[in-house]
Amino acid sequence: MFEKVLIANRGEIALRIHRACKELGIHTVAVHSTADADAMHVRLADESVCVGPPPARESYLNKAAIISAAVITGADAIHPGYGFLSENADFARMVEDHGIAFIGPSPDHISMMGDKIEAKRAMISLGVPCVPGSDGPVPDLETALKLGTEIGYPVLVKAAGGGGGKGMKVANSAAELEDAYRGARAEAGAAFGNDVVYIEKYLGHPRHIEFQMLADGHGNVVHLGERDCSLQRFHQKVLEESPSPALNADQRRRMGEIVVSALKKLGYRNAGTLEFLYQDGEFYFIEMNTRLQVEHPVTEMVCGLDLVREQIRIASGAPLAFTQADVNLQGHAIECRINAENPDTFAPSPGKIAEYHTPGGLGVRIDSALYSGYRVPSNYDSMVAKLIVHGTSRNECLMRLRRALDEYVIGGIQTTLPLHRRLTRTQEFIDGRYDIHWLERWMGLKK
Ligand code: MV4
Repeated sequence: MFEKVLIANRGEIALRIHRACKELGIHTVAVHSTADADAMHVRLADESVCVGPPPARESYLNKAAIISAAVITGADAIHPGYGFLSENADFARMVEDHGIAFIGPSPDHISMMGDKIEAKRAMISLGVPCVPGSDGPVPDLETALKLGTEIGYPVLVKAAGGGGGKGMKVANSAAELEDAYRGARAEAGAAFGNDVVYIEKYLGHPRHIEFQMLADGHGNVVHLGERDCSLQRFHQKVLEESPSPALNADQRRRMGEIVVSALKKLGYRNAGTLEFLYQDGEFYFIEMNTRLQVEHPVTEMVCGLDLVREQIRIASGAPLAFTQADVNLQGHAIECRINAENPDTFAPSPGKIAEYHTPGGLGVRIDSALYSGYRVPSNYDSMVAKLIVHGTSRNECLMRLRRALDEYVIGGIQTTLPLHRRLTRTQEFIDGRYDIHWLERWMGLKK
Protein backbone atom coordinates (compact mmCIF):
# COMPACT_ATOMS: atom_id res chain seq x y z
CA MET A 1 0.00 0.00 0.00
CA PHE A 2 1.21 3.55 -0.66
CA GLU A 3 2.98 5.49 2.08
CA LYS A 4 2.27 8.98 0.76
CA VAL A 5 -0.25 10.27 -1.79
CA LEU A 6 -0.14 13.68 -3.44
CA ILE A 7 -3.60 15.12 -4.07
CA ALA A 8 -3.46 17.06 -7.34
CA ASN A 9 -6.65 18.99 -6.81
CA ARG A 10 -8.39 21.51 -4.57
CA GLY A 11 -11.69 22.20 -2.80
CA GLU A 12 -14.12 19.54 -1.69
CA ILE A 13 -12.62 16.71 -3.76
CA ALA A 14 -9.14 17.33 -2.35
CA LEU A 15 -10.61 17.04 1.15
CA ARG A 16 -12.54 13.93 0.09
CA ILE A 17 -9.37 12.23 -1.16
CA HIS A 18 -7.45 13.31 1.97
CA ARG A 19 -10.10 11.61 4.13
CA ALA A 20 -9.82 8.30 2.27
CA CYS A 21 -6.01 8.42 2.52
CA LYS A 22 -6.02 9.10 6.27
CA GLU A 23 -8.41 6.20 6.86
CA LEU A 24 -5.94 3.96 5.03
CA GLY A 25 -3.04 5.26 7.13
CA ILE A 26 -1.57 7.08 4.15
CA HIS A 27 0.25 10.40 4.49
CA THR A 28 -1.13 13.21 2.32
CA VAL A 29 0.55 15.96 0.33
CA ALA A 30 -1.66 18.88 -0.70
CA VAL A 31 -0.76 21.11 -3.59
CA HIS A 32 -2.26 24.59 -3.78
CA SER A 33 -2.08 27.87 -5.61
CA THR A 34 -1.38 31.11 -3.74
CA ALA A 35 -5.16 31.70 -3.77
CA ASP A 36 -5.74 28.50 -1.75
CA ALA A 37 -3.13 28.90 0.98
CA ASP A 38 -5.91 28.91 3.63
CA ALA A 39 -7.94 26.09 2.10
CA MET A 40 -9.14 23.21 4.27
CA HIS A 41 -7.26 20.51 2.33
CA VAL A 42 -4.01 22.45 2.88
CA ARG A 43 -4.70 22.83 6.58
CA LEU A 44 -5.48 19.14 7.10
CA ALA A 45 -2.85 17.55 4.83
CA ASP A 46 0.34 16.23 6.40
CA GLU A 47 2.42 18.31 4.00
CA SER A 48 1.61 21.03 1.46
CA VAL A 49 3.40 22.54 -1.53
CA CYS A 50 2.52 25.79 -3.28
CA VAL A 51 2.63 25.02 -7.00
CA GLY A 52 1.97 28.47 -8.42
CA PRO A 53 -0.19 31.56 -8.72
CA PRO A 54 -4.03 31.47 -8.87
CA PRO A 55 -4.60 30.81 -12.61
CA ALA A 56 -5.21 27.05 -12.97
CA ARG A 57 -2.92 26.81 -16.01
CA GLU A 58 -0.05 28.02 -13.78
CA SER A 59 -0.89 25.84 -10.77
CA TYR A 60 -3.40 22.97 -10.81
CA LEU A 61 -2.73 22.35 -14.52
CA ASN A 62 1.03 22.82 -14.15
CA LYS A 63 2.18 19.24 -14.77
CA ALA A 64 5.87 19.91 -14.08
CA ALA A 65 5.18 21.75 -10.81
CA ILE A 66 2.86 19.01 -9.56
CA ILE A 67 5.21 16.17 -10.46
CA SER A 68 8.12 18.11 -8.93
CA ALA A 69 6.10 18.45 -5.73
CA ALA A 70 5.55 14.68 -5.73
CA VAL A 71 9.27 13.99 -6.29
CA ILE A 72 10.39 16.50 -3.65
CA THR A 73 7.99 15.17 -1.00
CA GLY A 74 8.59 11.52 -1.91
CA ALA A 75 4.97 10.78 -2.76
CA ASP A 76 4.57 7.32 -4.24
CA ALA A 77 1.20 8.05 -5.86
CA ILE A 78 -0.84 10.94 -7.19
CA HIS A 79 -4.64 11.18 -7.11
CA PRO A 80 -5.89 13.70 -9.72
CA GLY A 81 -9.48 14.04 -8.49
CA TYR A 82 -11.83 15.32 -11.22
CA GLY A 83 -11.39 18.14 -13.72
CA PHE A 84 -7.89 19.68 -14.05
CA LEU A 85 -5.45 16.91 -15.13
CA SER A 86 -7.68 13.94 -14.18
CA GLU A 87 -8.28 12.88 -17.81
CA ASN A 88 -4.98 14.12 -19.26
CA ALA A 89 -3.21 11.06 -20.70
CA ASP A 90 0.10 12.94 -21.06
CA PHE A 91 0.06 13.81 -17.36
CA ALA A 92 -0.75 10.21 -16.38
CA ARG A 93 2.14 9.05 -18.58
CA MET A 94 4.54 11.63 -17.08
CA VAL A 95 3.56 10.53 -13.57
CA GLU A 96 4.21 6.88 -14.35
CA ASP A 97 7.47 7.75 -16.17
CA HIS A 98 8.67 9.24 -12.87
CA GLY A 99 8.01 5.94 -11.07
CA ILE A 100 4.96 7.38 -9.32
CA ALA A 101 1.60 5.57 -9.39
CA PHE A 102 -1.27 7.39 -11.11
CA ILE A 103 -4.46 6.64 -9.17
CA GLY A 104 -6.69 6.14 -12.20
CA PRO A 105 -6.95 4.17 -15.46
CA SER A 106 -4.08 3.46 -17.84
CA PRO A 107 -2.93 6.43 -19.95
CA ASP A 108 -3.96 4.47 -23.06
CA HIS A 109 -7.55 4.11 -21.85
CA ILE A 110 -7.66 7.78 -20.81
CA SER A 111 -6.52 8.69 -24.31
CA MET A 112 -8.95 6.27 -25.99
CA MET A 113 -12.00 7.58 -24.15
CA GLY A 114 -10.95 11.19 -24.63
CA ASP A 115 -11.58 10.74 -28.35
CA LYS A 116 -15.36 10.32 -28.54
CA ILE A 117 -15.12 8.59 -31.94
CA GLU A 118 -12.53 6.08 -30.73
CA ALA A 119 -14.55 5.52 -27.54
CA LYS A 120 -17.70 4.81 -29.54
CA ARG A 121 -15.88 2.46 -31.93
CA ALA A 122 -14.48 0.56 -28.94
CA MET A 123 -17.90 0.29 -27.28
CA ILE A 124 -19.57 -0.93 -30.48
CA SER A 125 -16.92 -3.65 -30.78
CA LEU A 126 -17.49 -4.54 -27.11
CA GLY A 127 -21.25 -4.98 -27.61
CA VAL A 128 -22.45 -1.75 -25.97
CA PRO A 129 -25.51 -0.14 -27.65
CA CYS A 130 -24.63 3.25 -29.18
CA VAL A 131 -26.53 6.05 -30.89
CA PRO A 132 -26.91 5.35 -34.63
CA GLY A 133 -24.54 7.55 -36.63
CA SER A 134 -21.31 7.83 -38.62
CA ASP A 135 -18.77 5.08 -37.96
CA GLY A 136 -15.95 7.58 -37.80
CA PRO A 137 -15.01 11.21 -38.51
CA VAL A 138 -17.10 13.13 -41.06
CA PRO A 139 -14.44 14.82 -43.23
CA ASP A 140 -16.61 17.05 -45.41
CA LEU A 141 -20.09 18.46 -45.97
CA GLU A 142 -20.83 16.07 -48.81
CA THR A 143 -20.31 13.07 -46.50
CA ALA A 144 -22.37 14.80 -43.82
CA LEU A 145 -25.31 15.28 -46.18
CA LYS A 146 -25.16 11.66 -47.30
CA LEU A 147 -25.13 10.51 -43.66
CA GLY A 148 -28.00 12.86 -42.81
CA THR A 149 -30.12 11.15 -45.42
CA GLU A 150 -29.07 7.67 -44.26
CA ILE A 151 -29.57 8.33 -40.53
CA GLY A 152 -32.66 10.51 -40.91
CA TYR A 153 -33.15 13.99 -39.47
CA PRO A 154 -32.78 15.47 -36.92
CA VAL A 155 -29.08 14.73 -36.57
CA LEU A 156 -26.43 16.07 -34.20
CA VAL A 157 -22.93 17.09 -35.31
CA LYS A 158 -20.52 16.46 -32.39
CA ALA A 159 -16.85 17.13 -31.66
CA ALA A 160 -14.52 14.11 -31.41
CA GLY A 161 -12.43 15.90 -28.79
CA GLY A 162 -15.59 17.29 -27.22
CA GLY A 163 -17.67 16.92 -24.13
CA GLY A 164 -19.80 19.30 -22.16
CA GLY A 165 -21.75 20.34 -25.23
CA LYS A 166 -19.04 22.39 -26.97
CA GLY A 167 -18.85 21.85 -30.75
CA MET A 168 -22.32 20.29 -30.82
CA LYS A 169 -24.95 21.46 -33.35
CA VAL A 170 -28.40 20.08 -34.20
CA ALA A 171 -29.61 19.95 -37.83
CA ASN A 172 -33.36 19.39 -38.28
CA SER A 173 -33.07 19.08 -42.07
CA ALA A 174 -30.52 18.92 -44.90
CA ALA A 175 -30.96 22.69 -45.33
CA GLU A 176 -29.69 23.23 -41.77
CA LEU A 177 -26.83 20.78 -42.02
CA GLU A 178 -24.29 23.01 -43.74
CA ASP A 179 -24.44 25.65 -40.97
CA ALA A 180 -24.49 22.97 -38.27
CA TYR A 181 -21.50 21.15 -39.79
CA ARG A 182 -19.39 24.26 -40.29
CA GLY A 183 -20.42 25.70 -36.93
CA ALA A 184 -19.56 22.53 -35.03
CA ARG A 185 -16.14 22.25 -36.70
CA ALA A 186 -15.33 25.90 -35.99
CA GLU A 187 -16.45 25.66 -32.36
CA ALA A 188 -14.61 22.35 -31.82
CA GLY A 189 -11.44 23.75 -33.38
CA ALA A 190 -11.58 26.81 -31.16
CA ALA A 191 -12.46 24.89 -27.99
CA PHE A 192 -10.25 21.81 -28.31
CA GLY A 193 -7.75 22.57 -31.06
CA ASN A 194 -9.34 19.62 -32.83
CA ASP A 195 -12.09 20.22 -35.40
CA VAL A 196 -12.82 16.57 -36.13
CA VAL A 197 -16.58 15.94 -35.91
CA TYR A 198 -18.94 12.98 -36.15
CA ILE A 199 -22.69 12.69 -36.68
CA GLU A 200 -25.42 10.93 -34.69
CA LYS A 201 -29.18 10.61 -34.76
CA TYR A 202 -30.42 13.42 -32.45
CA LEU A 203 -32.42 12.14 -29.46
CA GLY A 204 -34.93 14.82 -28.51
CA HIS A 205 -36.04 13.90 -24.98
CA PRO A 206 -33.54 11.52 -23.36
CA ARG A 207 -32.52 11.08 -19.76
CA HIS A 208 -28.81 11.09 -18.94
CA ILE A 209 -28.00 7.86 -17.09
CA GLU A 210 -24.47 6.75 -16.21
CA PHE A 211 -23.12 3.48 -14.82
CA GLN A 212 -20.36 3.50 -12.18
CA MET A 213 -17.67 0.87 -12.78
CA LEU A 214 -14.75 -0.50 -10.76
CA ALA A 215 -12.10 -2.76 -12.33
CA ASP A 216 -8.92 -4.02 -10.70
CA GLY A 217 -6.88 -4.77 -13.82
CA HIS A 218 -6.75 -8.45 -12.82
CA GLY A 219 -9.94 -9.31 -14.71
CA ASN A 220 -12.41 -8.40 -11.95
CA VAL A 221 -15.00 -5.81 -12.96
CA VAL A 222 -18.17 -4.74 -11.13
CA HIS A 223 -20.83 -2.11 -11.72
CA LEU A 224 -22.21 -0.16 -8.78
CA GLY A 225 -25.55 0.75 -10.31
CA GLU A 226 -26.51 3.88 -12.19
CA ARG A 227 -26.92 7.61 -11.54
CA ASP A 228 -29.55 9.79 -13.21
CA CYS A 229 -27.82 13.06 -14.10
CA SER A 230 -30.52 14.56 -16.33
CA LEU A 231 -31.06 17.69 -14.23
CA GLN A 232 -28.53 20.03 -15.77
CA ARG A 233 -28.29 23.66 -16.86
CA PHE A 234 -26.09 24.50 -19.84
CA HIS A 235 -24.25 21.19 -19.36
CA GLN A 236 -23.63 21.86 -15.66
CA LYS A 237 -25.20 19.16 -13.51
CA VAL A 238 -27.38 20.56 -10.71
CA LEU A 239 -28.73 17.46 -8.95
CA GLU A 240 -28.02 13.74 -9.37
CA GLU A 241 -29.72 10.65 -7.94
CA SER A 242 -29.37 6.88 -7.69
CA PRO A 243 -31.14 4.75 -8.67
CA SER A 244 -32.76 6.46 -11.66
CA PRO A 245 -36.52 6.88 -11.15
CA ALA A 246 -36.91 5.68 -14.75
CA LEU A 247 -35.27 2.26 -14.48
CA ASN A 248 -36.46 -1.07 -13.07
CA ALA A 249 -34.34 -3.87 -11.60
CA ASP A 250 -34.43 -5.90 -14.80
CA GLN A 251 -33.15 -3.02 -16.96
CA ARG A 252 -30.41 -2.34 -14.38
CA ARG A 253 -29.33 -5.97 -14.34
CA ARG A 254 -29.36 -6.22 -18.14
CA MET A 255 -27.32 -3.02 -18.68
CA GLY A 256 -25.04 -3.99 -15.80
CA GLU A 257 -24.14 -7.23 -17.53
CA ILE A 258 -23.40 -5.40 -20.78
CA VAL A 259 -21.11 -2.78 -19.24
CA VAL A 260 -19.26 -5.29 -17.00
CA SER A 261 -18.62 -7.58 -19.97
CA ALA A 262 -17.38 -4.64 -22.06
CA LEU A 263 -14.85 -3.43 -19.48
CA LYS A 264 -13.66 -6.99 -18.83
CA LYS A 265 -12.89 -7.39 -22.54
CA LEU A 266 -11.29 -3.97 -22.60
CA GLY A 267 -8.96 -4.85 -19.71
CA TYR A 268 -9.89 -1.61 -17.96
CA ARG A 269 -8.39 -0.68 -14.59
CA ASN A 270 -9.69 1.59 -11.79
CA ALA A 271 -12.91 3.64 -11.61
CA GLY A 272 -14.83 4.67 -14.70
CA THR A 273 -18.28 5.78 -15.76
CA LEU A 274 -20.17 4.89 -18.94
CA GLU A 275 -22.60 7.64 -19.96
CA PHE A 276 -25.84 6.76 -21.75
CA LEU A 277 -28.80 8.59 -23.17
CA TYR A 278 -31.98 6.73 -22.23
CA GLN A 279 -35.05 7.34 -24.39
CA ASP A 280 -38.25 5.30 -24.97
CA GLY A 281 -36.86 2.32 -23.08
CA GLU A 282 -33.58 2.14 -24.98
CA PHE A 283 -30.01 2.91 -23.88
CA TYR A 284 -27.48 4.63 -26.15
CA PHE A 285 -23.80 4.97 -25.13
CA ILE A 286 -22.41 8.45 -25.70
CA GLU A 287 -19.17 8.80 -23.67
CA MET A 288 -16.96 7.19 -21.04
CA ASN A 289 -15.36 9.16 -18.20
CA THR A 290 -12.02 7.83 -16.97
CA ARG A 291 -12.08 9.78 -13.72
CA LEU A 292 -13.85 9.79 -10.38
CA GLN A 293 -16.90 12.02 -10.88
CA VAL A 294 -18.27 14.87 -8.82
CA GLU A 295 -21.42 12.85 -8.13
CA HIS A 296 -19.67 9.69 -6.91
CA PRO A 297 -21.05 10.08 -3.32
CA VAL A 298 -24.56 9.23 -4.58
CA THR A 299 -23.27 5.79 -5.54
CA GLU A 300 -21.30 5.45 -2.30
CA MET A 301 -24.44 6.07 -0.22
CA VAL A 302 -26.38 3.37 -2.11
CA CYS A 303 -23.66 0.69 -2.31
CA GLY A 304 -21.84 1.40 0.98
CA LEU A 305 -18.37 1.52 -0.61
CA ASP A 306 -15.69 4.22 -0.37
CA LEU A 307 -14.86 4.69 -4.07
CA VAL A 308 -11.67 6.67 -3.42
CA ARG A 309 -10.42 3.91 -1.10
CA GLU A 310 -11.19 1.37 -3.84
CA GLN A 311 -9.31 3.50 -6.40
CA ILE A 312 -6.27 3.67 -4.13
CA ARG A 313 -6.35 -0.08 -3.42
CA ILE A 314 -6.62 -0.87 -7.13
CA ALA A 315 -3.75 1.50 -8.00
CA SER A 316 -1.60 -0.22 -5.38
CA GLY A 317 -2.17 -3.52 -7.23
CA ALA A 318 -4.73 -5.12 -4.91
CA PRO A 319 -7.54 -7.19 -6.43
CA LEU A 320 -11.16 -6.19 -5.79
CA ALA A 321 -12.17 -7.55 -2.39
CA PHE A 322 -15.72 -8.24 -3.58
CA THR A 323 -17.67 -9.64 -6.52
CA GLN A 324 -20.79 -8.44 -8.30
CA ALA A 325 -22.81 -10.78 -6.07
CA ASP A 326 -21.52 -8.87 -3.04
CA VAL A 327 -22.68 -5.51 -4.43
CA ASN A 328 -25.90 -4.70 -2.61
CA LEU A 329 -27.59 -1.51 -3.77
CA GLN A 330 -29.76 -0.22 -0.93
CA GLY A 331 -32.22 2.65 -0.83
CA HIS A 332 -32.04 5.94 -2.67
CA ALA A 333 -29.59 8.85 -2.68
CA ILE A 334 -29.76 12.38 -4.05
CA GLU A 335 -26.96 14.96 -4.36
CA CYS A 336 -27.51 18.70 -4.61
CA ARG A 337 -24.57 20.63 -6.02
CA ILE A 338 -24.34 23.92 -4.14
CA ASN A 339 -22.62 26.73 -6.02
CA ALA A 340 -21.36 30.12 -4.87
CA GLU A 341 -23.69 31.80 -7.35
CA ASN A 342 -26.73 34.06 -7.43
CA PRO A 343 -29.61 31.51 -7.41
CA ASP A 344 -31.50 33.43 -10.10
CA THR A 345 -28.84 34.73 -12.43
CA PHE A 346 -26.12 32.16 -11.61
CA ALA A 347 -23.58 34.99 -11.53
CA PRO A 348 -20.56 33.91 -9.46
CA SER A 349 -20.68 35.06 -5.82
CA PRO A 350 -17.18 34.66 -4.32
CA GLY A 351 -16.38 36.15 -0.92
CA LYS A 352 -15.90 35.51 2.76
CA ILE A 353 -18.07 32.91 4.46
CA ALA A 354 -19.81 34.42 7.48
CA GLU A 355 -22.16 32.12 9.41
CA TYR A 356 -21.73 28.45 8.40
CA HIS A 357 -24.02 25.73 9.73
CA THR A 358 -24.31 22.26 8.17
CA PRO A 359 -27.30 19.91 8.42
CA GLY A 360 -26.88 16.56 10.15
CA GLY A 361 -28.78 13.50 11.17
CA LEU A 362 -29.13 9.99 9.80
CA GLY A 363 -28.38 9.71 6.08
CA VAL A 364 -27.11 13.29 5.63
CA ARG A 365 -23.62 13.94 4.21
CA ILE A 366 -21.88 17.19 3.36
CA ASP A 367 -18.84 17.14 1.09
CA SER A 368 -17.43 20.65 1.31
CA ALA A 369 -14.25 22.51 2.20
CA LEU A 370 -16.11 25.59 3.42
CA TYR A 371 -15.64 26.95 6.93
CA SER A 372 -16.67 30.14 8.68
CA GLY A 373 -14.13 32.82 7.79
CA TYR A 374 -12.99 31.06 4.61
CA ARG A 375 -12.75 33.27 1.54
CA VAL A 376 -14.18 31.62 -1.58
CA PRO A 377 -11.77 32.62 -4.37
CA SER A 378 -13.08 33.85 -7.71
CA ASN A 379 -10.48 31.92 -9.73
CA TYR A 380 -12.09 28.50 -9.84
CA ASP A 381 -15.29 26.53 -10.40
CA SER A 382 -18.17 27.86 -8.30
CA MET A 383 -19.22 24.58 -6.71
CA VAL A 384 -18.47 24.90 -2.99
CA ALA A 385 -20.48 22.08 -1.43
CA LYS A 386 -22.40 18.92 -2.15
CA LEU A 387 -25.33 17.90 0.03
CA ILE A 388 -25.87 14.17 -0.32
CA VAL A 389 -28.85 12.49 1.36
CA HIS A 390 -29.75 8.80 1.61
CA GLY A 391 -33.09 7.19 2.49
CA THR A 392 -34.60 3.72 2.32
CA SER A 393 -36.90 4.98 -0.46
CA ARG A 394 -36.97 7.95 -2.84
CA ASN A 395 -39.81 9.51 -0.83
CA GLU A 396 -37.92 9.18 2.45
CA CYS A 397 -34.82 10.58 0.71
CA LEU A 398 -36.81 13.56 -0.57
CA MET A 399 -38.34 14.31 2.85
CA ARG A 400 -34.84 14.16 4.41
CA LEU A 401 -33.33 16.27 1.61
CA ARG A 402 -35.89 19.06 2.06
CA ARG A 403 -35.25 19.03 5.81
CA ALA A 404 -31.47 19.14 5.33
CA LEU A 405 -31.69 21.94 2.76
CA ASP A 406 -33.75 23.98 5.25
CA GLU A 407 -31.09 23.50 7.96
CA TYR A 408 -28.12 24.42 5.77
CA VAL A 409 -26.80 27.97 6.40
CA ILE A 410 -24.04 29.51 4.27
CA GLY A 411 -23.69 33.19 5.11
CA GLY A 412 -21.57 35.90 3.46
CA ILE A 413 -22.04 34.75 -0.15
CA GLN A 414 -25.01 33.92 -2.37
CA THR A 415 -25.60 30.23 -3.13
CA THR A 416 -27.94 28.04 -5.11
CA LEU A 417 -29.52 26.62 -1.92
CA PRO A 418 -32.82 28.46 -2.63
CA LEU A 419 -32.94 26.84 -6.08
CA HIS A 420 -32.66 23.37 -4.54
CA ARG A 421 -35.33 24.18 -1.94
CA ARG A 422 -37.74 25.12 -4.76
CA LEU A 423 -36.74 22.24 -7.01
CA THR A 424 -37.26 19.56 -4.35
CA ARG A 425 -40.83 20.85 -3.81
CA THR A 426 -41.77 20.77 -7.51
CA GLN A 427 -44.26 18.04 -8.45
CA GLU A 428 -42.61 16.98 -11.71
CA PHE A 429 -39.30 16.48 -9.93
CA ILE A 430 -41.04 14.71 -7.04
CA ASP A 431 -42.65 12.38 -9.59
CA GLY A 432 -39.27 11.79 -11.27
CA ARG A 433 -40.79 12.96 -14.55
CA TYR A 434 -37.89 14.83 -16.15
CA ASP A 435 -35.47 14.58 -19.06
CA ILE A 436 -32.26 16.48 -19.90
CA HIS A 437 -34.24 19.55 -21.02
CA TRP A 438 -36.72 19.74 -18.15
CA LEU A 439 -34.66 21.87 -15.73
CA GLU A 440 -33.91 24.59 -18.29
CA ARG A 441 -37.62 24.70 -19.18
CA TRP A 442 -38.58 24.84 -15.49
CA MET A 443 -36.17 27.76 -15.07
CA GLY A 444 -37.72 29.47 -18.10
CA LEU A 445 -34.43 29.27 -20.02
CA LYS A 446 -35.94 27.42 -22.97
CA LYS A 447 -39.46 26.71 -24.20
C1 MV4 B 1 -26.60 13.89 -27.50
C2 MV4 B 1 -27.90 14.41 -27.26
C3 MV4 B 1 -28.96 13.97 -28.06
N1 MV4 B 1 -28.73 13.09 -29.07
N2 MV4 B 1 -26.43 13.00 -28.49
C4 MV4 B 1 -24.29 16.81 -24.49
C5 MV4 B 1 -22.81 16.87 -24.26
C6 MV4 B 1 -22.34 15.49 -24.35
N3 MV4 B 1 -22.27 14.92 -23.02
C7 MV4 B 1 -23.36 14.77 -25.17
N4 MV4 B 1 -24.55 15.55 -25.12
C8 MV4 B 1 -25.67 15.19 -25.78
N5 MV4 B 1 -25.54 14.29 -26.76
C9 MV4 B 1 -27.47 12.62 -29.27
N6 MV4 B 1 -27.25 11.75 -30.26
C10 MV4 B 1 -28.06 15.35 -26.21
C11 MV4 B 1 -26.95 15.74 -25.50
C12 MV4 B 1 -27.18 16.70 -24.43
C13 MV4 B 1 -27.03 16.30 -23.09
C14 MV4 B 1 -26.62 15.01 -22.79
C15 MV4 B 1 -26.52 14.65 -21.46
C16 MV4 B 1 -26.81 15.57 -20.45
C17 MV4 B 1 -27.19 16.83 -20.76
C18 MV4 B 1 -27.30 17.23 -22.09
C19 MV4 B 1 -27.68 18.54 -22.41
C20 MV4 B 1 -27.81 18.91 -23.72
C21 MV4 B 1 -27.56 17.97 -24.74
